[in-house]
Amino acid sequence: MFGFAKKRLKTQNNMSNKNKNTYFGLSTPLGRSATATIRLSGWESKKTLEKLTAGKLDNPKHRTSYVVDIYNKNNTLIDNVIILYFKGPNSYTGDDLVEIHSHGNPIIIEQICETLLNLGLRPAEAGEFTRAAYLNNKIDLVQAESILSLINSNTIDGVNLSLNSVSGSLSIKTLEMRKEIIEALGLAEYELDISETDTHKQTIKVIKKRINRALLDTTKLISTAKSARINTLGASVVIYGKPNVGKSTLFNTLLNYERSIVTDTAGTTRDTVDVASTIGRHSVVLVDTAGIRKTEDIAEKLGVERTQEKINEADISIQVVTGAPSTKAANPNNITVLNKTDLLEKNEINNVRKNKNVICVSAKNKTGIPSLLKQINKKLDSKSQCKIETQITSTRQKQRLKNIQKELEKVLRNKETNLEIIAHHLTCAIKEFDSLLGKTSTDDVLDSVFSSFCVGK
Ligand SMILES: Nc1nc2c(ncn2[C@@H]2O[C@H](COP(=O)(O)OP(=O)(O)O)[C@@H](O)[C@H]2O)c(=O)[nH]1
Ligand SMILES: [Mg+2]
Repeated sequence: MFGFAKKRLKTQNNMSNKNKNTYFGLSTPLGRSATATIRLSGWESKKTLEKLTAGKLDNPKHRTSYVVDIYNKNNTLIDNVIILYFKGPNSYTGDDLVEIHSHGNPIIIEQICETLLNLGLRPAEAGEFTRAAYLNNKIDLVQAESILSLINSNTIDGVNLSLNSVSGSLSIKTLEMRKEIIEALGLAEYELDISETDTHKQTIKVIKKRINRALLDTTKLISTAKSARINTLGASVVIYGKPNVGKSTLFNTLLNYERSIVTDTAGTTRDTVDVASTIGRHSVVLVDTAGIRKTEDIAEKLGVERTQEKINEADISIQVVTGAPSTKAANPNNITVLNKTDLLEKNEINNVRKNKNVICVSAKNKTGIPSLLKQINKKLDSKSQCKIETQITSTRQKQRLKNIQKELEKVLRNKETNLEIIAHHLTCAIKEFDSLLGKTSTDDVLDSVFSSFCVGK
């Protein structure tokens, strides 16, 4: 199904040669565990296995497991392990691949790695196993990114949507949209080549119908970006306000530990502080910021600028105040928190409470916090919801789709009647589809996608 990119493979033969250089990587976290998995991939995998097992495993069968002893270069026993052998191209990478499941002791892991180095193998680069799978046409670039988002997802919804894309549903959807545009381009070219101008009008009508359909799908996919990001990477929740209102105290209270420095001196927090956490069933990145005020201090000034950037990027912004909150129309992404209510009279608090959009807390005494958490959770529930099954999993995908959208919109918005110009926009849209799927991708793009992976993935 995803057997394209033949041309690219030819041009990237250097990369395949590199893969001939057999590499290995630890696929599980380094630490103590029941088992650890080290993978090797490349044409020398089988030979390495024979040497590692002192000749015992000289002809492993595809997809078969073996319980064997493995030895270092001095023929000393390293561990008793389970070996799984996959013969290329029917492996994760598409090349011969071996999985060594050893006992999960860092000393054993180190000995295995050292022995593999001695046998002439090299350590894998970040994401190299998945990059090989992509270069060998096992998966496309969209699927590769979905594997990364599957590993990194912090919520069950994030895992499910990534899994859906790994299985190819996003790629299939994208290929369908691309086909629609290719067919539209076919119509345009046919018309330009052979027919007289009197049929142009009718052809353009048919082409625009197809563009409309693809545009609807493109817009739908782009609309999933926000909820998908919240479900996979987590929502950004930014605390902001004037100096000394208790932002850092609230930040620490929400995190349940003293992460940010709290003092009674205005301008203590100068940089933004990001910490990943969870609120309800949501994964969030909680951000403490520098207090917003006019200042001549350079570091603080930069901090204030950064605060503004963080507020602009935020999924939810929490404005902390200590006086009467502003009555201007509530921004749906914003929550206003009146802090230091322990210092206020009851009737003052009751007055503020009349405004349902304000939550009264004392960050210091930890009162009112459950209402705040409930409010954040409610907002995240609606922001993370997405009824569309196929969702995008990276900002790169969103960018490419936006470029496609732009090309298609140009035809419709300009009420374009020149077939050559229409054909030009369709060609540009197809190029964007190809780059979205990784049919045509420069090494820079690939480096940026795969460098986000860990070694061993
Ligand atoms: N009484 C009272 N003092 C608070 C409360 N929250 C913070 N403070 C104090 O206000 C001062 C500034 O707090 P901080 O969290 O550093 O404010 P920030 O500049 O907005 O980050 C510190 O002395 C805190 O102890 C609160 O709920 N009640
Ligand atoms: Mg602070």
